[in-house]
Amino acid sequence: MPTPRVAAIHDMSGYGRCSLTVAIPILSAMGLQCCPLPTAFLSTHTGGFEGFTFLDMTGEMPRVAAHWKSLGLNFQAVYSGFLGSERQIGIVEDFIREFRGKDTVVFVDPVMGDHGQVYRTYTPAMCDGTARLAEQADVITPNLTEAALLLGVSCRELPAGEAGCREIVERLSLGGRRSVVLTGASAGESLTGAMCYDAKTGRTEAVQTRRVPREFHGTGDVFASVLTGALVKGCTLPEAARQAVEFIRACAERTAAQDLPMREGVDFEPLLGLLTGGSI
Ligand code: PXL
Repeated sequence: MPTPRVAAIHDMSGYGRCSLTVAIPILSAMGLQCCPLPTAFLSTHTGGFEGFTFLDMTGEMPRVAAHWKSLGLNFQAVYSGFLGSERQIGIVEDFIREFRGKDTVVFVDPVMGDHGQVYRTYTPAMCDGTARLAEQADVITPNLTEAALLLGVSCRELPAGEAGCREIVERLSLGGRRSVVLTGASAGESLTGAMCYDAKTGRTEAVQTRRVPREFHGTGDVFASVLTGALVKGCTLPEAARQAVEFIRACAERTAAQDLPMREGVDFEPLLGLLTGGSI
């Protein structure tokens, strides 16, 4: 089987482990060719660092897309995340329209915020645009903060508990047309994981593991990258969510044991072997 190709549309933050610095190694370790289309280059991510640089790549993106088109490239998946400007939303929509083939899976991670807070560079117009972009997706991976933004309610107004998470993913499924994997969804004390609505089967399922009682930056990006890789490789949605949930748990346990500051992200690199599934 030819190596599947994924167009990964995210920022590149030089330090702090998120976006392309996790998507590229994870997708590569899983045996996929990751083709990065950077939305911005930052010295660090925006969560917990002061004075970060931010180079907006908006103008470059359509030029990259046009060159890829002229080469006749096609992608088994388009996977978007953190965007650098409002104009990029239309550019990613155009990219999806241009490159969506009959077997292409479109993943939109509707990156906008976490822990009840919108990220510093995300304006209200960008949040509205992200919701519009997410309507083009086959699969979305919001956290609870992003689910509230997509539903147009405050975090406090979200329905609570496992039954609440089921209701959230079903409400976000656009009448069953799109799969939704809600991250940070707990179905009980000492548990965490994902709640999945699978548009292929119409089923909603909780995928849970034991909770590591700490917060880490960038876990959403690690989660969405493993999920994307596993789905492109042919896993079902609950199988892919299981792989992502257990990989995050292993990373969180390793990172907590070292007591790294939250802004360092999860120490995933030594665990990439868990995703390769092969030997020479
Ligand atoms: O993990 C989401 C993310 C991605 N990219 C940048 C960020 C964040 C969250 O803070 O700052 C640059």
